[in-house]
Amino acid sequence: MELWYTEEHTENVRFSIKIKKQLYSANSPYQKIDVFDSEEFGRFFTLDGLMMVTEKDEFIYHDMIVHVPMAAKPDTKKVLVIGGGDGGTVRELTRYSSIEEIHMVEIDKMVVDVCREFLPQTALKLDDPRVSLYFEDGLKFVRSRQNEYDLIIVDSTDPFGPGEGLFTKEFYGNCFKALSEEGILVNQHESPYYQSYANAMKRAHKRIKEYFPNCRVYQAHIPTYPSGHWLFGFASKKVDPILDLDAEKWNSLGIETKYYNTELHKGSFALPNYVKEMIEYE
Ligand code: AAT
Repeated sequence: MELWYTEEHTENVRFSIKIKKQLYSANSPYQKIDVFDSEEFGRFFTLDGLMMVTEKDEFIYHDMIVHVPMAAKPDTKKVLVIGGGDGGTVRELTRYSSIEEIHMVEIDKMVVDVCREFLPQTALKLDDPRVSLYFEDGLKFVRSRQNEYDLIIVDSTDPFGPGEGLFTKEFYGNCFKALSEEGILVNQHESPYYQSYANAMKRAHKRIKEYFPNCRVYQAHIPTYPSGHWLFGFASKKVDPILDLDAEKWNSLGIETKYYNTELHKGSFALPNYVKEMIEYE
């Protein structure tokens, strides 16, 4: 019998991947965690039935969520990652020898444990000596932080369930406070394509704009996320992601990437007209 994983991208659209084997399934106190193995995408894990990471396309998401802000502000020393229990974001951050400290706040310890066991490709740098793990709600964690981080990366689930608080005004205001004078906030910013994701995206963008003077949106193609067209939010107190990009400097670091490069960095901020309209006129 053939086994297929199916995600409903809308009420009228489904996305399926043929499964070789289901490797794990359990309910944590927060969500249902499943791990599958497939021919096309390798191993992948889902939370409450929604795709989080596949071995084959995770490089796109993790390159873009990390290297864009790092190239815009190469003197970043202290980083906060919220969510990101698979470890992919931390893995990319640890490639910068200039980063001194990484705090990762993941609400669900079971995600980290499961990824350490089944997805070593993303989890392998969670034991780097610069990394401290906190198993808490990111919304609460940032409340007490002030002027502490150069970069906050919100590597969260979509705004349903435990991830909901990470799309609120309160959260973005506290991130602003937790950032240093030249701090940057990057978040996974949903998709502009299907209505329900686009609504979440517009709402998030509007809220971030209430606190941060510079707000931009950039894009990537992520085959296993709904519609494949995914956005990231770049918000900062001072740094401009294009004007402040020192391509020569980033290239001199010798960090080898499969997706990101400094040309693509600039190009990723060039948005389709329908997306520009959504974020400028909302
Ligand atoms: N690196 C890509 C993987 C993710 S997973 C997002 C993580 O955010 C999950 O492990 C989840 O447990 C964690 N999370 C959710 N809510 C909170 C919270 N309030 N505080 C801390 N961590 C939280 C991102 C996938 C993006 C999917 C896009 N469709």
